Amino acid sequence: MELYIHHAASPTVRKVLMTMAQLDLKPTLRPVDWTHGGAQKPEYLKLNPGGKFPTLVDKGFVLWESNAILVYLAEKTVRLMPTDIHGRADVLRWLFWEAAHFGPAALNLTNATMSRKHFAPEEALAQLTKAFRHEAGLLDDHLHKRQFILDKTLTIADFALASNLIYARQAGLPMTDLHSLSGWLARMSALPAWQDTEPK
Ligand SMILES: N[C@@H](CCC(=O)N[C@@H](CS)C(=O)NCC(=O)O)C(=O)O
Repeated sequence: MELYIHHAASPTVRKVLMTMAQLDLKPTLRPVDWTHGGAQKPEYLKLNPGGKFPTLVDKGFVLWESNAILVYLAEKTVRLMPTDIHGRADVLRWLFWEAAHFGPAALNLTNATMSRKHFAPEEALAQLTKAFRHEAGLLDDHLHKRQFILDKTLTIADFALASNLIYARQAGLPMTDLHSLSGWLARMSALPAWQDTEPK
């Protein structure tokens, strides 16, 4: 399998790298020179018309959107995702929620705090903090007395959600009082799949 990436430090790229590591899949990495417009070159746009990362190519089958890639990998290996209808729906629910709600809330606040380019005035920062606290509170409640998102079983939903918190400490995301969420993040970041994909 080939994985087109621009930067191993990107949350969506890391999401797929961590999942592949957990599945013992070793993709051939195809770095694209993003800073010099590589993502907008016709040959990359042919693979990913949005010019985003990552993109997976598996024997000619091209797939973009990180959560679709996660589902594909889980179904291909029959791991990290239940096969019963309710278990599958449960995982899909968290993947959609991650893409629509948790991911944007966590990454918008992370970008606003960490990057000067995304520097946000105090009022905007307060809004972003409120939005993050809302979504993070929901996740914290869900994780109460659960080990992982589906409780005892680690699934792709855990990797999808946790990838948004890879800079939680550096960005000072307000979540130290959310004990269930913090405990789950500590469990996730102790996994070899997390540690081994840490950007150098
Ligand atoms: N919904 C997409 C988001 C992809 C995305 O926005 N990737 C970012 C990296 S975090 C990217 O490609 N940024 C480079 C750019 O927009 O030029 C997914 O989950 O794959």
